[in-house]
Amino acid sequence: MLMRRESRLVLALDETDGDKAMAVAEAVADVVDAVKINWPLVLSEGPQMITRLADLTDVICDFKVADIPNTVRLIVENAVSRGASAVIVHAFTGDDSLRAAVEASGDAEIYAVTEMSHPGALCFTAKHAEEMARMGVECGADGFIAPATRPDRIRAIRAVAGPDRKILSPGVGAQGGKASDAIAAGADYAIVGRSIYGAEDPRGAAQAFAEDIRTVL
Ligand code: OMP
Repeated sequence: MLMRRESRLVLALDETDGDKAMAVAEAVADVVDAVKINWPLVLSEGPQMITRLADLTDVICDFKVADIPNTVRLIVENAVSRGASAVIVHAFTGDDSLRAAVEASGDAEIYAVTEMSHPGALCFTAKHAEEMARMGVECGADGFIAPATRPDRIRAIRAVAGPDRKILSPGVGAQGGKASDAIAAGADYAIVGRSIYGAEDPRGAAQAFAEDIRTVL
């Protein structure tokens, strides 16, 4: 099942209060193409948040799964059965774990992390990002996570991934990246968290990011 492809904006909903999280999601549901949730919200409000949010929009479960194939399969199956449209897994665990994720995903999509967006990513993931993307293509991953904080690295991952895989790019706003730069460098979607859910007017903030992205589409 393919995610919507209109604003090219994904909300990272790391708000830990369930009521506030739902209010933000409802306020921006028609502005963003999907909502991404991570451990902060799931640990504080439970995995039923996946299903509640999936009633509103496509939900990407950013569990950055990094484990042996059997555990990867169990996590991906569980997330998809609760309504996830996509699951984010780490690529560094290798081809068997990534294949297990792809096989367990059914109609949902699997995005593999190549190079992370924070400075510490330069210690390890950045050095192997192209290799991981190449492996991801071979294993049938639907796309990759590449850093908006370093648009030149999005270009490098796009060169390996080819035109058919999608690239989701976090690191916009609070981490210093610019949504339009990420899209211009080859990302399909920009992921924005704190600068939307932490804003006084989340809907207005999301609209401003969508407007910035429109300038390069
Ligand atoms: P903000 O920095 O608040 O916009 O949030 C960014 C979101 O993207 C968070 O949910 C991060 O966990 C996630 N993320 C990164 O920031 N960097 C990465 O390299 C990968 C991810 C991710 O996989 O989504």
